[in-house]
Amino acid sequence: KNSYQFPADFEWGAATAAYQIEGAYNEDGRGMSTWDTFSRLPGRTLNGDTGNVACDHYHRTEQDIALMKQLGLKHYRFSIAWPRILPNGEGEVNQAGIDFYSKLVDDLLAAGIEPLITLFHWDLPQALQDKYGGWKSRKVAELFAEYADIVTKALGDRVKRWSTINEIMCFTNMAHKTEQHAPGGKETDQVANQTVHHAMIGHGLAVQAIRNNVPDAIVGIVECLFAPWPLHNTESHLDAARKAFKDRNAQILFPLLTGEYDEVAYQREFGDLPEYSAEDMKIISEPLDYIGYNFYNHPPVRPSDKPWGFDIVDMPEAYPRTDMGWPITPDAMYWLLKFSQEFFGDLPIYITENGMAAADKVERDGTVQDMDRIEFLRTHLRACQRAISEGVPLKGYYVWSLFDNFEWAFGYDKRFGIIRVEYDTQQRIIKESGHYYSAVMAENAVL
Ligand code: GCO
Repeated sequence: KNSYQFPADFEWGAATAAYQIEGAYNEDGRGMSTWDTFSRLPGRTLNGDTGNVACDHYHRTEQDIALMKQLGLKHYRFSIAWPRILPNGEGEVNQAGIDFYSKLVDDLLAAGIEPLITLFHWDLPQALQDKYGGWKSRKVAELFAEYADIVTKALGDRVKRWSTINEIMCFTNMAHKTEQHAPGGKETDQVANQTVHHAMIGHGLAVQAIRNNVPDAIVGIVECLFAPWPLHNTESHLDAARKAFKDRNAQILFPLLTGEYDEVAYQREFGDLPEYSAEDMKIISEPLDYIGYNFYNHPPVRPSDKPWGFDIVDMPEAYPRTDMGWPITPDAMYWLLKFSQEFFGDLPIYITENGMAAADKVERDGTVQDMDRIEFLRTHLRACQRAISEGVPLKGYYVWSLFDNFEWAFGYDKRFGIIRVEYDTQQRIIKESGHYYSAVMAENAVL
């Protein structure tokens, strides 16, 4: 028996997001999103790339599902484009949008693949940006719940796995303060922090809508948290890492799961607190069935005499990194899983994204020999297996990503797929890592 065996009911999957793969940006009544607008602004994406065509998945779902089936995928996480369902973000529903996702769901189920739907993966209807200022307005949180209501009424008879929002940080702070993401802006801490708060309210209201429409739904949220790890596995370093975990996640993860802002840590790490009420905190912390973590990389910490008790350790220049320049830190994943259980008890955990960008190339024989990605997956899966063997409630793992795709500000330059996409022909090539992952899923073990 393989000593890296996973539990029999472990869920293996792969993930994508609408704007990153669909293309067909102006077809069948889709409205514009903030990402359509942002990617067209000069200098915002590498090479001026946009999601206009992306992987053209919108026109190729059947072929793409056949590929998933060939890999032996049993779970597939994808997102719905809000502007396909509601071109203006509110008001009139675009039936063609509903039909597209409804058929996608039917085809997935027919192929034996269980969908996990993300309702919002950053492509806010541009109309809501223009009319209300996007997430700066609480109104958009309410409209998000209405959209969640519409989608779950249409698909909830067949889809049981739901996630409200993907990575709140990326379309709030990183969009309103540091400008890496749409809509792009330089707001004060207070304003940016208010967008975070509104997104969390939108999440809570959407959870209520989903539960109303789908009584047997499995509902959660997907977060990219800060997952510090102890430089040495000793009590003092562990203690520092726990403090960093708590303080650095005081803005999103802890309020979501505990219903409270730690005001001291918040102010130190993120600046002015948003305006909020006790009622807000109840909505934000609606009980969940799972928490999804997107895991890429995190720095180690060590104890310090600073009042907050930890220092983040800088990685040396020559530390092994992915093509994004991100340090490869599989142990951080193990500690994230351990800390999650320590702080949030037996709340089930999914790794909803994990993977790496690599400088892949197509060999003369037409294959892609991405050994770096295989090693990345192997070491991260070992971290998962180790945590599970110690009793951590990790239930599933979704590799990011099924396909090379539009990597936001990095355009098509960075390739995360286990399937290569040749953008000029839209040809798909299963990479060596795709074959590896396929074997892992079949054997239910790290290989
Ligand atoms: C995210 C998003 C993905 C990214 C991935 C790689 O987690 O940031 O969900 O859309 O493509 O993380 O950067």
